[in-house]
Amino acid sequence: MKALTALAVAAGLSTLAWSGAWAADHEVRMLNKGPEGQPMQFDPAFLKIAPGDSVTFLATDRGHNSETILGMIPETAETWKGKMNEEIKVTFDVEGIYGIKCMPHFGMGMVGLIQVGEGTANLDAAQTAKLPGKAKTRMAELMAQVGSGGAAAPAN
Ligand SMILES: [Cu+2]
Repeated sequence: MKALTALAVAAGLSTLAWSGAWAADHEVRMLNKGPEGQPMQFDPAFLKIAPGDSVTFLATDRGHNSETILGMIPETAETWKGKMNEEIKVTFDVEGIYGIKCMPHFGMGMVGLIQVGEGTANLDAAQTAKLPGKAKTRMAELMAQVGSGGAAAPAN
């Protein structure tokens, strides 16, 4: 029985390794105050993940949501729009750059950036997106981390 199980696992490895079976789930907290005291933050605000990975946006503090920013995701990727206080899990299959905002705090700079794989094909397009107020400066800081490796996200 034991040998049979091991065999089944080995067979599973070869077929599933490329289909996202080992994909990681990352967590981003939605906070009223970030780790460095900044108001209204996604934490972490920049993530580099692998294609097939998912990110769960945690409603740690109330009054936030997670949604894509118009013009800031790869062309073939799907948008999402979480409800207020909703814990939402998003799976990223398309490589590229994803800009994220919290709708009520967009102008206060509550934005995030996720880089999926090494794909930066939509980076230039994403950089031309018009952002309000503090979102603009905050996003520029996050964009600067693209390609530099950024802060590696601990997988769960
Ligand atoms: Cu918010």
